[in-house]
Amino acid sequence: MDAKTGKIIWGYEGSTVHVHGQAMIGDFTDEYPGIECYAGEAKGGDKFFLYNAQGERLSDKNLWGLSPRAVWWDADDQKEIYHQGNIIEYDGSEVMKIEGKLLIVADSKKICLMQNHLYRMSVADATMGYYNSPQVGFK
Ligand SMILES: [Ca+2]
Repeated sequence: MDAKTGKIIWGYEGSTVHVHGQAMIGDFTDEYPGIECYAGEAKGGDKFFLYNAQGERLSDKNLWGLSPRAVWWDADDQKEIYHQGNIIEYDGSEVMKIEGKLLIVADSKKICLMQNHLYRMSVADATMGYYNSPQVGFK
C-alpha cells in the first residue's frame, strides 16, 4: 500500500479462508531489495504466502508454520527466523537450536532499539493485544 495515498500497490488476488494474524516481515535475504513478508492460513485454509517487497510471490509452501518470528541474531543486516526453538536462515540452514540462556557478543553495533520511534511504538502496541514482532524504522 502506498503510505501517502492509501492506494493498494500489490496484493494476493485469490480467495482466502483465514490468513493467520501472526504473519512475519523482515529483510531476510539480500537477493531481493527490502523486506520479505510471509503468512499462512488457519481455520480450514491451507495457503501460504511469501512475497518480496516488489509483490513477487516467492513461495506458496508452508516454510515456517503460522507463527515464525523475525529476529536479528547474528549481527548481519538480514534478519533470521525463529521457528520452533531454532534460529534458521532464509535459505533453510539452521543457525542454532535455542536451549536455555545465551550470551552472544555481536561484532557490529546498532543503536539501542528502544531509541527508535517505530520500534518503541511497536513494543507498546505488542503489549495491548495480539503480539507481533516490533519493527524498526531503519534497515
Ligand atoms: Ca530482502
